[in-house]
Amino acid sequence: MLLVGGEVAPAGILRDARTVTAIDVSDELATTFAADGVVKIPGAVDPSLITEILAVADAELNDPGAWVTDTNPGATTNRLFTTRYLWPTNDTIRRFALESGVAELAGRLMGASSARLYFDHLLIKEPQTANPTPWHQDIPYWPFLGKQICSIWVACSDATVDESSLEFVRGSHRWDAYYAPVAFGESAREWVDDFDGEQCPDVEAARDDFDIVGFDVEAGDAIAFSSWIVHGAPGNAGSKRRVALSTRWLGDDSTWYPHPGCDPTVTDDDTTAVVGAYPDDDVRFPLGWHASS
Ligand SMILES: O=C(O)CCC(=O)C(=O)O
Repeated sequence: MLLVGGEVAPAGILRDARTVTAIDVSDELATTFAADGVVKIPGAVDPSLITEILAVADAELNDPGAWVTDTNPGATTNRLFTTRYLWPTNDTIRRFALESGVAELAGRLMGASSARLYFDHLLIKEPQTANPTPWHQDIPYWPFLGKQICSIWVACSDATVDESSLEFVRGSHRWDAYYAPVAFGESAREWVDDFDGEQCPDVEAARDDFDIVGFDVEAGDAIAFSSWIVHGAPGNAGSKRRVALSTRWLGDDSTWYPHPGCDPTVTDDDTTAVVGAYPDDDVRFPLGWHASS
């Protein structure tokens, strides 16, 4: 039995699929996740898998796929690059998402009986990247509603909050807010601008007004967070590339909700999911974990 949570979080949640054992997310960790909307799981990912993901990052930077944001193509500094929805075509990302244990971690933290994959998101900030990750909530970008929707963000390089790691407004997932998405780069502007709604507060301009919690991370650490929590990150003030892989998970209360201004990666035309219903589309949103499995 592998224990994850609080003081006892060990290395190696993620390992060879043939040796997967049960993950017991402690009550304490799940309680903190419910209250704060975010928890860090140190040493969550096996280093060999991190090495594989870094190789994927190199390949994607050299030959970007379809769903890319890139502020400075080809540059080795000052470049914010993200790509998503790699799992259908990339074996490493598919294994990471569906066989490593991240799905179970997401499901158990959310208190759900299952976790379906929405998409994977590889986020790269080259040294001296000026573009921050703007403060935002994830849920308004996505064609879903539901409280049991979260991300497992895995650091693939060391990162400090001062230089490039993530920060969160603790408890903001309970604000009952649904803020307009903000473009990470110009390529997203064409779709987020279709959203009509309240802007996210300018957390950066009034940091003292918010309960901000940030996490320094080492490669292999995971940060799990609610899709409703307000979060952001600086650019990259460091001298090394910062790489992270986020996977997005749908729990039991998720419903399909395509709307203006949401991510066009998967649309109504691409799925058998029915508006207002749980998205039991095994092709687009594969089941990563079920409590009975
Ligand atoms: O890695 C980052 O800078 C942003 C990550 C993020 O916002 C997310 O995974 O939702």
